[in-house]
Amino acid sequence: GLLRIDHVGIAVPDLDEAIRFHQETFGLRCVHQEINEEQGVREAMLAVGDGDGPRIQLLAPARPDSAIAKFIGRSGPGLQQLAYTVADVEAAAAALRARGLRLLYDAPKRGTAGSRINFVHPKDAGGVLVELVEPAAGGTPAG
Ligand code: V0V
Repeated sequence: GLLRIDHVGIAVPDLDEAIRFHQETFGLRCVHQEINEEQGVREAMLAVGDGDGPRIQLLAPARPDSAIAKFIGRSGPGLQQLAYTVADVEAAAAALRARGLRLLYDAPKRGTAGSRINFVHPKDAGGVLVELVEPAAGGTPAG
C-alpha cells in the first residue's frame, strides 16, 4: 500500500530560477539536486518547514524531447505529478495493474537519489500522473 506523499512535482522551464523563486517566496530549502539522464530531467528536491514532510520536486527539461519538455509545451509550467512513497514498488505496481490500471513501465526505473520508480498512466488516475517511489535503502535525502 501507499505509505505517505513522497513529493509533488512541478514542471519548470529553468531550474535555477525556480529554486530561487521557491526559496525566496515560500522559504523552501533545496536539499538535493541531480540530473536524471534516463528521464531527461534536471531536478531539485525542496523541503518545507521542518523538512520531515513531503518534498516539492522541481523538474526542468534536460532535452527537448523529454516528458517535461512535452508537458511544458502542451500545458505550460505547473503541477505535473503526485508521488507516493511505497515500501515495495513492484508489489504496489502489481496491485494497481490487478485493478486494471496501466503502469508506464514493466519494471521499475531509477528515480531521485537511487529510488526505484514507476508511474500510473494519468488517464487511468483521473488525469493525475501518479508516481510510486520506493526509496533507496537509507531513505530520502536528509533535510
Ligand atoms: C500527459 N498527460 C497528462 C500528463 N502528461 N495528464 C496529467 N498529468 C501529466 N503529467 C495527458 C495529456 O494531456 C494527454 O491527454 C494524455 O495524457 C496522453 O498524452 P500523450 O501525448 O499520449 O502522452 P505524452 O507523450 O505526453 O506522455 C505522457 C506520459 C509521459 C505520462 C506517458 O509524460 C511519461 O512517460 N511520464 C513519466 C515520466 C516522467 O514524467 N518523467 C519526468 C519526471 P489528452 O490531450 O489526450 O486528453 S522524472 C521523476 O519524476 C523522477 C526522476 C523522480 O521522481 O524520481
